[in-house]
Amino acid sequence: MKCRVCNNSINPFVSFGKMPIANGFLLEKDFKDEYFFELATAFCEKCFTVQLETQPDPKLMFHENYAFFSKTSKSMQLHFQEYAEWVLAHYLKKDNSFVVELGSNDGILLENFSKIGIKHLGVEPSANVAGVAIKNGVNTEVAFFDDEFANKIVKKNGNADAILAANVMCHIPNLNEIGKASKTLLKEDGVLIFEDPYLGDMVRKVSYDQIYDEHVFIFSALSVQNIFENSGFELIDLLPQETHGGSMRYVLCKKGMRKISENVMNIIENEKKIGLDKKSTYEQFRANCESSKEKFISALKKYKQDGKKVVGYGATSKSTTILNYCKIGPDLIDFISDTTPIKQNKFTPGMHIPVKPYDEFEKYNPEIAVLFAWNHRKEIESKEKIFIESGGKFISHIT
Ligand code: JHZ
Ligand code: ZN
Repeated sequence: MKCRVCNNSINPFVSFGKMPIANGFLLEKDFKDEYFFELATAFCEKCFTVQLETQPDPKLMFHENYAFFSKTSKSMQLHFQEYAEWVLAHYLKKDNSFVVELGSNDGILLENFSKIGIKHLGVEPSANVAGVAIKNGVNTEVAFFDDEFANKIVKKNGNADAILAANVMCHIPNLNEIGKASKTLLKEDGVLIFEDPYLGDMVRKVSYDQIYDEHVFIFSALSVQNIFENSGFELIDLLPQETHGGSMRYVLCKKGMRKISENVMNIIENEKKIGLDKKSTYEQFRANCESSKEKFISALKKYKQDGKKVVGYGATSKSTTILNYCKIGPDLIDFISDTTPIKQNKFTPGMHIPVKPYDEFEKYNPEIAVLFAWNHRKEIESKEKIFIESGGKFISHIT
């Protein structure tokens, strides 16, 4: 295969086997037509990107029945409020700025700008989540972002001061197009700011569940620098984030337009130290995934043998990788509870574990809850004091 960024020849370093669409929660009648592809990840030794070998057609993943609504987490709402305030304080003028967000979902970030009257536009391909944003007064267009669309925005609204994204950039296969479109859309001193799950955290925690169809890339500073250099951008700041199990916020601008923070050099130095630029790191990661899988399966089997009531907590996209890679089905996990209505009373992709509303978790009195939403551990543990105090245990594949 060829690297999506630099066209170098690359080979997968790990395969998780046949995978369904991560957010493709489905009804029993649709089991027979379920779509599967091979989930394998490769590393490019030239531009240091970690990327999927094949990604399903985006239209299979992002559509009018998209199952992930950003506002399902309270702590994420707070995070996005802080993200907006930080952008405003550092890069915008309150009375005369234009902000565009790529993949704005239900408006969780942009509503913070719309509330205080800042000119904004969300570009979101999934019509159902976009509908929620529009209802809340967030200007949103249902579209995939590309250079043609960027030109349309400029014609109608002028150039933007900031393009923002959160947990979106790593979903887009053709980043050279995004670079080109961002160049078209931004003012000369405009900034491109995005955050995504961070490769350094994924390698360290062996959180291989960050790898699924939607995440075509798992970024590092090294790779982001190379990817956007192609379109004339440079990295000017990096800010590690706690969200989604460890993320990084990347700040870029057109080359030479702004001062570069020393965070950039420091974090890139650290990435070299931990070997994010070396193939051997990813070979070790594959071995770590295999032992994580063994350990996780045997823990679940043991609970079952001991007659424990085991459920899952949070039918995350990430859980699709864990369940299908480890081949964990309803024989080991009775059901998964989730607060998202569109996922409830359906089955998980591939392994077909029932997904139930949250109150079923409370009624069932499980002894073990597999925390598939482990990235929201703090929020969930503080909500589930009764479960924990009465002897319930949260487990996860992340140790
Ligand atoms: P959560 C999604 O990943 C998909 P997922 C996407 N590809 C991405 O990159 C990240 O988000 C940002 C439920 N829940 O946030 C709600 C409860 O039931 O880990 C969600 O279905 N009770 C865009 O899906 C799921 O768990 C709760 O108390 O891996 C959490 O999904 C809480 C807090 C959540 O993202
Ligand atoms: Zn490459």
